[in-house]
Amino acid sequence: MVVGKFFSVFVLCCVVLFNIGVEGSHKVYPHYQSLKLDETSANVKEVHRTGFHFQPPENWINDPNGPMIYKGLYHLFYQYNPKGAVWGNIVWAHSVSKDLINWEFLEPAIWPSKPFDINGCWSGSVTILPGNRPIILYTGLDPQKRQVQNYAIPKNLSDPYLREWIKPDNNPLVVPGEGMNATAFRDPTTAWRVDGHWKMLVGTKRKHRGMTVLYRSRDFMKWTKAQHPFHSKEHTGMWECPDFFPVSLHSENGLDTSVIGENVKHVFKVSLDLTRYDYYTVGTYDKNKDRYIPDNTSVDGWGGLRYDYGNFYASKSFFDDVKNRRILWGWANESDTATHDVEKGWAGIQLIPRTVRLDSSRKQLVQWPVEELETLRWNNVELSNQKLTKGNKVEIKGITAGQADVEVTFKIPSLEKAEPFDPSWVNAQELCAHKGSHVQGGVGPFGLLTLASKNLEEYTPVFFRVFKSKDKHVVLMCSDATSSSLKQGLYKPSFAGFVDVDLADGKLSLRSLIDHSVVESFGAGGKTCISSRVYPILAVMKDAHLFAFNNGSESVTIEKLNAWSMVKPKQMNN
Ligand code: DQQ
Repeated sequence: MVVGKFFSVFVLCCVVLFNIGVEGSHKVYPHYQSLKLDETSANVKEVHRTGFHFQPPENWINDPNGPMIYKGLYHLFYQYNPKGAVWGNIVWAHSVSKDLINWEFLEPAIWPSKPFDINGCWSGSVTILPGNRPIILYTGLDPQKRQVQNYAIPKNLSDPYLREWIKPDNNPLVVPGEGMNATAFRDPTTAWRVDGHWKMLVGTKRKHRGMTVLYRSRDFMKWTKAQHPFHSKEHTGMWECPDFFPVSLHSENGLDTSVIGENVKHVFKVSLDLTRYDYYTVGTYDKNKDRYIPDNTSVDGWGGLRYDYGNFYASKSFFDDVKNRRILWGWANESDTATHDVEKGWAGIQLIPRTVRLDSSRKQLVQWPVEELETLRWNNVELSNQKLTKGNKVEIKGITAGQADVEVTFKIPSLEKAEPFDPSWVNAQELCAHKGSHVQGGVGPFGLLTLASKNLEEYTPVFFRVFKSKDKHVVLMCSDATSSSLKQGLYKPSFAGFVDVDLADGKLSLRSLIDHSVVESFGAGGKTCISSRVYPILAVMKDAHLFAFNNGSESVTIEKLNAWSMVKPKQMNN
């Protein structure tokens, strides 16, 4: 606990003082604001461009905004700089898709044009009003740079593409009230409806206390602030992009945002500006007091559960009423925006949309890439009952290892040799930094070496290590960028999370989506997820390799491994 606290303070200092590994998304780089792909030097590095992740052809993107399904089309809006590969000039870019895989790039839905958003159209959400009428709530920056909450509606509801949006003149709907911090008041949620009242949340802070305030409305136009914060937590700083939704206790299906009742729990997520990670708790929504009470099954704050223990921020979920699932989108920034990456002419990707549901333990969520992704798999390589003794490494040949989908189940015959777990090891990332894939263990490290060069000068290992604590086993999952690139000066974190999994059957599964500069991994069926951005210089294109490995003294067996090359979607915003 003490170590945890110390670590939090340490991270806070590093983040604030040195901005280590954290990109201040609101920083402006004037020089690059109008930099275009063809104006850049010889440094355009197409080798790091993703094959099947969501990207526009060029320029900067950040937060996914208000995804939705409307008349059979998925709509993704996102923060986008039409003029360059760094944050700035932000508009709501707009793409549509029939399958969440192929995307058509449309004109931006909204951009600064009226006094209530003349200095910026920042993040927000979509709510579907009765009669299937979508409405956008978003944060505008007014002439005084105050953050205010606005709305926009489609011009023509019979157009499934919803190409044009109107920003009526009765905006803004909500302005920061007396005593509120007008420069920290943003990112309205999807609204939900209880007993004839709409409710929505806006992220803010009071001094260092992060919080969300709730607003109520009967008609969606006149909003009244609730007296008490919906939820808050001391020392957590600004709460960006809050998300709040119900999850079913008894079914794997997703739920409409307004569902309340005995058979649901609620999930509350915030994007903590100070750490740039998305944290969530599972809890209860008190609809009478309009308050959220997290269950005490996990930490509420910095040491808490994350959607993803790697590069994943400002996420947003929506209910897909066609397939009855809740889909989560997250943004992965480049690791090194200010220097290396602007030269590419693009920055930022959206991670693969994931279905999200409550785990049977009811303590956490489980995420899995949407099933549509599997349509991109082509040649399949399979391996079964392959024993990996200490130091073994098996190459998975026959696929495009730089653009691949890999699913593997490891079988651990015995946990006897598991290393002792020191209870002071509360920080998974620190632990992974000390006990990397090359550090021999008892049970593990074992897993995959992704984006590896032939002779392993470069590799991004995704692996497990099992420890034995007093009364249970502790499973650590790492996605370690330390050796990912020979290029100097990159941010190469040892991202890691613990996996709350029962090892009674001796099995641990891992799925990794490998896509040139991103490795997106799902441990134990999606209980722990980690996304890394990496920039190899040798392990690129046909020179990227994939291996399975074991560096533990206990042998493990690959019970089954399936790997596929991934084809590119036919259309990716081009
Ligand atoms: N990005 C948006 C803000 C939000 C932040 C601006 C999160 O609305 O708080 O681009 O990345």
